[in-house]
Amino acid sequence: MSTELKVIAARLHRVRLPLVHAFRTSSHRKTMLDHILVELVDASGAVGWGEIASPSHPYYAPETVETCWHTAERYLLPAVTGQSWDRPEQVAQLWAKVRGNQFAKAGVDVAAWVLWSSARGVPLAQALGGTRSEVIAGVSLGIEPTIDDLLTEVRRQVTAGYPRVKLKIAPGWDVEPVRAVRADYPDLDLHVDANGIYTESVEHVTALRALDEFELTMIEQPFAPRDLLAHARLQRHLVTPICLDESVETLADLETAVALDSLRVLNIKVSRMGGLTAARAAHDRAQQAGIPVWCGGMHEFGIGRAANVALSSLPGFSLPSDVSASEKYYAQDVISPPVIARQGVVQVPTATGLGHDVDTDLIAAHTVATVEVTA
Ligand code: OSB
Ligand code: MG
Repeated sequence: MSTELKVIAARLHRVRLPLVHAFRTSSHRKTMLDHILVELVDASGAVGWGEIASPSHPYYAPETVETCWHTAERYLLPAVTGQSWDRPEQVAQLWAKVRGNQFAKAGVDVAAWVLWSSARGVPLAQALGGTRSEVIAGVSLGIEPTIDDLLTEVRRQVTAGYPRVKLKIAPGWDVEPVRAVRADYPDLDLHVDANGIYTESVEHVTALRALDEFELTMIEQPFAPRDLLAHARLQRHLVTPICLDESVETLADLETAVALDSLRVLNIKVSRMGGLTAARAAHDRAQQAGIPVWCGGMHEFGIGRAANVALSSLPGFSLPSDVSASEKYYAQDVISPPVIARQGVVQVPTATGLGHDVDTDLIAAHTVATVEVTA
């Protein structure tokens, strides 16, 4: 048996799914998502699927669905097709010249990991070195029209069994909603995520420091991604740990943030780090630095969601991850069975590869564009 894999054809599928519940962050509101599914086909006919989970607007990261499509079609897939490799860690080397574009890279990297683990007959989690058989899921709640709406959402999720709730905050929607949720749930594992919208103005810093009294598990990404010093300055005045998300796109970013004491917790996203290989390396480095990590999400369809579950099975993922059940977002998912959470616990699949069947009929029914690149 040859130990090498060789991708002879690669396809992109732009797939549109409606969201069950509109989601609003500090920057925008959405009701449906277009993600790009990546399909890599090996010379033996084996297939690996990945997902490019970029938002449509460049408000979380610089990429959009269109830039991801362009980068994947023009640079990443041509770099991968026709090349032989024996470990998925080698695939990112094939596009080493391409800077940034982490979401586009992540989708292709995941497809390579899934292809490799199914060809080798091992579950993706095991291929990565995962040690957990189940992972704890938290939910992320958007900005709601009113505090009452937010309390209804929190009640729905806590009743569903999720043990951790994260609230999106923005100036004007911070201390009061957090106070209201805390009053109803004094012991809930609660944290907030600002998606980088605050500045170091007196009003903003006053609001952020006021959050310290609510015993939040963390305050995620209060300031702009590149402003590591602002995070370090705020952390000196807070007991609540600061968690970084958008600030950490590379291992070098993490190294700098650790050196500056800009974070006490790390959100690791497969998409933001450019794939599973890089995400795992960030996990390893954070573990060495004594920084607890959890796996963040980008409202992934089932393929990206299953990759997040596999990553979350690594030993350092000690905090609940944003790997809530498919049904929280989508009435129908692209995998079968969908990702299921029972009392906030998701089982790590033991089947090979992705561990779920990919529903190609459902994908075809929701596809708005496709392209193929061949060797
Ligand atoms: O900051 O974690 C974020 C969604 C879009 C953009 C940014 C973020 C999010 C989420 C998604 O919070 C959480 C999830 O996928 O469950
Ligand atoms: Mg975040």
